[in-house]
Amino acid sequence: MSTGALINKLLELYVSMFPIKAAAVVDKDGLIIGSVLSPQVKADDLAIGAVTTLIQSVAERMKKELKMTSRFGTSIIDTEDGKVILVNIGNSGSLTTIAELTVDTDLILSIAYIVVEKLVQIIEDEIYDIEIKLPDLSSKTQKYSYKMCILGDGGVGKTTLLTTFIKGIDRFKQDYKATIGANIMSKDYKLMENLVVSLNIWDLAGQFDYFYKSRQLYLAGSQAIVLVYDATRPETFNNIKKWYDEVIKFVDKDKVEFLLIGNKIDLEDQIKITYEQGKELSKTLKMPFIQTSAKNGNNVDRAFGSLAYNLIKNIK
Ligand code: G3D
Ligand code: MG
Repeated sequence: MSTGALINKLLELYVSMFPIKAAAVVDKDGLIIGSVLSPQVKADDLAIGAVTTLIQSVAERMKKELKMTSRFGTSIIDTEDGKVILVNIGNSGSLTTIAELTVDTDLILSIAYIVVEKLVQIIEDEIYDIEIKLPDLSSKTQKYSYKMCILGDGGVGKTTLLTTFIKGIDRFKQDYKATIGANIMSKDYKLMENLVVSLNIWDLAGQFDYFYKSRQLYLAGSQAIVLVYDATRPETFNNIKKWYDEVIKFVDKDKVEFLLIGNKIDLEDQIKITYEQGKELSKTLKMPFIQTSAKNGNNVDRAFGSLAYNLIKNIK
């Protein structure tokens, strides 16, 4: 197969995977050495004109001014006719992708980099017997892992909240670390069909004094912190600030997702801390708030589910 035919075959496959309007390979002199339009664009004369013009103008710009610094340099430009995604092909030019404005850029890029690896082989290394194959995204589940710590006074219901949450398990492991005085569990939480958030949950076995000794190890690398009080015991509520102050000595509060939980709301006639008080504290500490009952399961899934969602939304 000739270089041009090989490049076009690769681009055909790439274009068929996403709502991509067109993909082209432009060499460092601004020459288009391969291009493929999607079937939808091909069926529409106006779209052909717009997309072709766009590719040519990108090629012109490449020739004149566009010097991306790194070998796999990337730039993304939103235009009227679509999103233009440029990825350097080594030192040989770039892969130009024109996609719908609404596409998931991260997902496209994950495949574009693989296309570029293959283009480097074809163009720079002159290897022609490469496999024209790309990962099948439809069957691939994306999984993101986070470390979560749960904190609060003894007896507020931390362990019970976790056991309730973890029931109906997809995957559940438990591991007691005596040196840190913590139980570590992991739970895969399915947010969407193809999206799993894997939570590695650290639950303090001892109380504050123990935590005080091992807190650095305990908190290191946490992306989520859950603070729990018992709505029937005001001292556990008053201590939330103390837990919070300890935590922010060791984690960057702007990079961590927090959640405040008021637990044991099933004990209706013993509640001393109202919803409004909990809400007020959560506003002061700038974190979401939810009331739960670990005993009857009320809101437990919602609490950890919203935390998983907040973790994932930052990466999109
Ligand atoms: P901790 O891990 O924060 O120390 P635990 O707390 O989970 O061990 O819970 C302490 C006690 O509170 C347990 O009672 C547990 O059953 C109870 N508890 C936890 N959550 C709730 C809740 O939402 N409602 C009620 N009514 N009780 C709860 P025991 O008696 O087993 O020590
Ligand atoms: Mg416990």
